[in-house]
Amino acid sequence: MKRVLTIQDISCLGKCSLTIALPVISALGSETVILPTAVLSTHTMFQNFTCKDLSDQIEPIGNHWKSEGVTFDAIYTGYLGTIEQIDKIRSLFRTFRGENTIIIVDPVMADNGKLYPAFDMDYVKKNAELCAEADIIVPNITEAAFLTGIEYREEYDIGYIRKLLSALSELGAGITVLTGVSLEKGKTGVVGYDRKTGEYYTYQNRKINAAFHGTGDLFSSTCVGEILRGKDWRDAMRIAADYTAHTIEVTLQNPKKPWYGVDFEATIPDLIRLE
Ligand code: PXL
Repeated sequence: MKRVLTIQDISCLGKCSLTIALPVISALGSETVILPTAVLSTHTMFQNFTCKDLSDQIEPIGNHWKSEGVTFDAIYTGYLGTIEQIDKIRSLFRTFRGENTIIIVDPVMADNGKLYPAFDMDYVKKNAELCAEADIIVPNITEAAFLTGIEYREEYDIGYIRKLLSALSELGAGITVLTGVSLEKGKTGVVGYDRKTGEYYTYQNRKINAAFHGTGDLFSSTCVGEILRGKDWRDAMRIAADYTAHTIEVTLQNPKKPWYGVDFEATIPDLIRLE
């Protein structure tokens, strides 16, 4: 069985980060080792959330694993807390990156043109350094604009997307995938770029007019699970886009849906069957 380490916060209530990564990647058949970077009462879209930073645990936990001889087939990072944490995580990469370990960084920090409440431009710079060490990065357009210094646009064409991809790939990752890219009215999806081959990959599916929190984490976790299952990165992105869209549709049908996240629990059986 493949083993992945995922490093992100635990938002106790909120259906995002580790509370999505752990069930989704496990359901896709990989052992999912977690390293919580902080414990929050909820995600940061709630008011008055509590947050206990766990940065001081990263090193001792890593040292223990090292003494146990643990290895990982992949390391996947999502929402992180602080600049200092990113340095500690880069050092973990160095310790646990084996010849075949795939590093996937989702530089979670912004959406809809704005940084999340906890972050500033110093954090953005540091996140760019983390992206430089990844094999695959999966930013949304807002994160891409912050990471590259290119202006954020709500209306764009493929030229703008390619400009973002080109600047992003200069950060250093082998494969760069931009999420939430809408190239046609009524459609949304991903555009990826493989730096080694110069090849682009575009996948568009239906756009549902609803925004839910945690869908980026659902997308990334599905990609990670599918890649570990042996899927090519392009197939992994396509399946993740389809699964995310399907989950949003199912959530919309629930009259008692919570405002803070999607009903991915209802769609996990469908995920396992997606090809
Ligand atoms: O879904 C991304 C995410 C993860 N973790 C926390 C968040 C967010 C987005 O706001 O607040 C704590």
